Amino acid sequence: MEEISETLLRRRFAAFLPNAEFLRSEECRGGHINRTFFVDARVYGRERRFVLQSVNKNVFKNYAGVMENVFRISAHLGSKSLDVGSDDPTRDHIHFLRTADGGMGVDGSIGFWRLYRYIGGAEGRLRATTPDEARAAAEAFGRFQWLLADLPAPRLWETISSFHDTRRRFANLEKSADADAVGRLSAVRGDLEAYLALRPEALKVQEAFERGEFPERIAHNDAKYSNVLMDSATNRAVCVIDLDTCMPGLSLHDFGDLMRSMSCDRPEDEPDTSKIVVRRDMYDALVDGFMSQADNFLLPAERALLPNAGIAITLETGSRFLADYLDGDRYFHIDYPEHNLVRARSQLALARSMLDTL
Ligand code: GN1
Ligand code: MG
Repeated sequence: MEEISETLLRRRFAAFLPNAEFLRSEECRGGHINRTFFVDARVYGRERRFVLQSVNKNVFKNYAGVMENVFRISAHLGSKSLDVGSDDPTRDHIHFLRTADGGMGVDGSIGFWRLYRYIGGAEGRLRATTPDEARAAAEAFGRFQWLLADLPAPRLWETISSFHDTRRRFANLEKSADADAVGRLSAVRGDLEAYLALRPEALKVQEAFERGEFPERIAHNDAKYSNVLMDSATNRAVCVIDLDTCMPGLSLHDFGDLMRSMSCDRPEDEPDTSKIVVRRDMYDALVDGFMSQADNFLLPAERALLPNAGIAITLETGSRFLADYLDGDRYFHIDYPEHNLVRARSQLALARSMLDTL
């Protein structure tokens, strides 16, 4: 990954808070797309922590639309949080800052820089291991969808078009295999065939939507466990983060991502696929938590497809990892050469376990 100097971070930060004293910064690793830094600064005599983030302009070509979306979403959640008697409106949604000249961020050469307040006493965790954690996170995403169901017009920008178009993702995988840009196909032919054989399972949710069985809604579109901050003391969900792909989509896609990230307590890059087994207690907790909120708007046709949602999103995401591996690792950040392949294999194992168990 490209080095980002502290001098640059200082300059970007100063665009938002020119009178604050920049104390220190630290990179927050984990995201596959954007670059994120914690910045400690003294503001009006008090030490405060912020999150300074460079939005990947290569991935988010319409980054202006991303920013417009996230400002609108946060403002809506903020106004709702007072209505619904939130425990803490300073922590239950992201507070973005404007630049000193009133902009939504700073347009850099590779990224669009934005700043928001750090939420103290809470953390994004990599893995849920207990049903209580799974339930709390699923409830947070169900609630997120519910609170956004009455977002006033206009429709949010589709920040990445056809993002959860599973059919297109599979077609892209086939294109990457045909192109075989870096000569990796022969080594992964078995993986490719396994994915393509499961395509009918992956498409069930999309086909039901295309038949008109349920409507488009506002979805988070990256509803994984690490995208909800959990209170360090109480283990309760505090705030849903990573709003870049929050846009029109299917409710089921969020439930699918919840299943992908929490129905098994191994990470998405677990190399030992024999450890990837769906836990029924985790799945039941996810349904329980999500439905405690989504029961207010979900249609019977959507409910009936809850297990399929996990299969669809897990196969879709896995097909993206495999396609990226075939393309030469151009999209997702990787930590080692075979990382995308390991991810693709683990997702395949997870989808198979879902098919066997649910
Ligand atoms: C990417 O960057 P991150 O970790 O928030 C990806 C998601 C995948 C996820 C897999 C914009 O999310 O779609 O589900 O990796 N985001 C984008 O962990 O492609
Ligand atoms: Mg994301």
